[in-house]
Amino acid sequence: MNKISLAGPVWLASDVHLGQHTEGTSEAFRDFLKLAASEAQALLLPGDIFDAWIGDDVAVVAPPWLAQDLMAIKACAAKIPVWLGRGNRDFLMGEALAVGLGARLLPEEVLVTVGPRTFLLSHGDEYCTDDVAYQQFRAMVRNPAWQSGFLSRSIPERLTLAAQARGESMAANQTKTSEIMDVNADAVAQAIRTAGVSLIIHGHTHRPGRNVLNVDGNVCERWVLPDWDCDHLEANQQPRGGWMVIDEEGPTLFDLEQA
Ligand code: LP5
Ligand code: MN
Repeated sequence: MNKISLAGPVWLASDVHLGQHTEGTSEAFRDFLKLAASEAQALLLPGDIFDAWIGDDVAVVAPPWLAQDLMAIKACAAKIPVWLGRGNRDFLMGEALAVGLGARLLPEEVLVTVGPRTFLLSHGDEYCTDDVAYQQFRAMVRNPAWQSGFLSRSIPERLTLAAQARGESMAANQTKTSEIMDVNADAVAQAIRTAGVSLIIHGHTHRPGRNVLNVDGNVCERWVLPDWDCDHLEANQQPRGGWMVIDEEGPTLFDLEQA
């Protein structure tokens, strides 16, 4: 398995879901990047920073909303190492984007060592094995032949397909139970076993927090990163988002309001 060794503190954030109509989230994320650049030794972004990434060529002449987010990531990457992971919405991010930003791409699953601790890091969607329809969709869009077919379409065509896929996904999610959309305990246990770790960190499920589990008699921890949304809120919802800091003491989650 791929390995990265970093000096702490390391900051992590995922599921920011930046898009054309996320001005509030984008502003909060840009503030976060400035803070990370001054306080972290490295930044790991394991997936779904973008609401939908249709190919690295969109960054060549980026629309203004995207240009400002890309510039903010690039400014952060000029100060500290930034690692970009691919999620289920931005799995088409490629080497060209990473190079343009001065960042590096994270492998799908990676062992990260920070000080005395090694953990398994991924986006997390691969552990949602009860969601059979999603795993079928995932297998299709991760297929290199499908990807080159998709990338050969024009940008407007790709934008239309991505919007259609987001619409269908949101409709499909209304029909699924919350258990189906969470990680499968056996899939997590197997990932922990294979990696030989007792700590796993991922995003995707939008259920931030620390979960304790027992794998083959060993006490393990699964930490989930929060999703962000400062724009599309119901009347009783507060803007949300946050990140994780890993230092000598281990992982700690922070809310946006602590920025
Ligand atoms: O993303 P979210 O949180 O809504 O739900 C995810 C799973 N859904 C997805 C689909 C993405 O949101 C789609 C956006 C991808 C943008 C990339 C752009 C380039 C690709 C364009 C593709 C044509 O990941 C959802 C999970 C949920 O997490 C929780 O784990 O349940 O899974 C699904 O919704 C899968 C559905 O059940 C079945 C597939 C619906 C999409 C169908 C695509 C049709 C494409 C039309 C054009 C060919
Ligand atoms: Mn996701």
